[in-house]
Amino acid sequence: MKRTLMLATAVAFGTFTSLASASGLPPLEQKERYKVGFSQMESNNPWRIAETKSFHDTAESCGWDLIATDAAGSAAKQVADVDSMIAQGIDVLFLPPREEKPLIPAVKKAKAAGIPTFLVDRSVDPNAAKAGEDFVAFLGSDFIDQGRRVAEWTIENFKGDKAVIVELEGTTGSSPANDRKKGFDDRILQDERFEMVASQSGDFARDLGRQVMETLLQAHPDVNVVYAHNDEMAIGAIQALELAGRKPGEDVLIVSIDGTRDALQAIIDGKMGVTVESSPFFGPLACETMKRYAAGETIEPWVQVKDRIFTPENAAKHIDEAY
Ligand code: GZL
Repeated sequence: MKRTLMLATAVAFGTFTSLASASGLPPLEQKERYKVGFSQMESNNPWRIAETKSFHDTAESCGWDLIATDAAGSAAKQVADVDSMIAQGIDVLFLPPREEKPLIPAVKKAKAAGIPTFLVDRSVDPNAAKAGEDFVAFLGSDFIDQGRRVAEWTIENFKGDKAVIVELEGTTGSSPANDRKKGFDDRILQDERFEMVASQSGDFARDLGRQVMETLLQAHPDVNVVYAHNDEMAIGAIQALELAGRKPGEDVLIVSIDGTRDALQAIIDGKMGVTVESSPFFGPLACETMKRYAAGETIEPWVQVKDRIFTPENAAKHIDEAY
């Protein structure tokens, strides 16, 4: 009752401006059903598939009529998919931008169409688009901290005097690849035992990760640490190393990020050392944040997801919840 009275009073004095419009962001009214756009970038690994499922699993309970698209690995197609959703008159957009720059016009176009956008799991170049102005907020992990935590674990657990590191990077131009590289490299190179001899993208994909590892192994047969920006490329690297007669977990240390089932199994099998969690289950958080926004709350620019770390000490305990 109080809110209605306040609203009536404010409208009467013409001073009513919803928090949303005060910040310049498109408002979102509270209602039973929402037409929601979820623009997935690709479905090339278990992480992506788990994320998409999380949105579908959340839709009914959150009152979403969900329009979900898949850009099959093309940022240009993801832009077109967002255009199409805008034309269909969605109420709200959930967008994991494949790369930091190409999706910025789409974010701005959604705002111009009066559609509030929440970036999930990846973000855009902060110099070109801002949370609280161009989009409501970024929902996701601290990728720099993920990389740093992998480096900390590696420094503590690498037993040799000299580490020769090969780094398998995620999708070129994506925020997780940029930040996981920064977080790991800045920390690991503070320990003089570690030398980075090669760093190349495997596009977050298992098979490309395997192919890149095969090539880098030819050039650097003395590699004894592999840092992969995600578990799929780490598993691919393990395949390449075993094909070459190496023994992952014995003569080469594999460290990674995500927390997939295959990675936890590789840790249990002694082939992988560590994986820092990067949860794909964004559906519930997206629903909660959207409802907070519709209720008139000011959303923090970064709705940060906290990540666990999976090691030989706890992998078996968590594998049943993995994807
Ligand atoms: C992280 C996400 C990354 C995962 C990869 O939020 O963007 O993309 O770490 C996925 O497995 O492809």
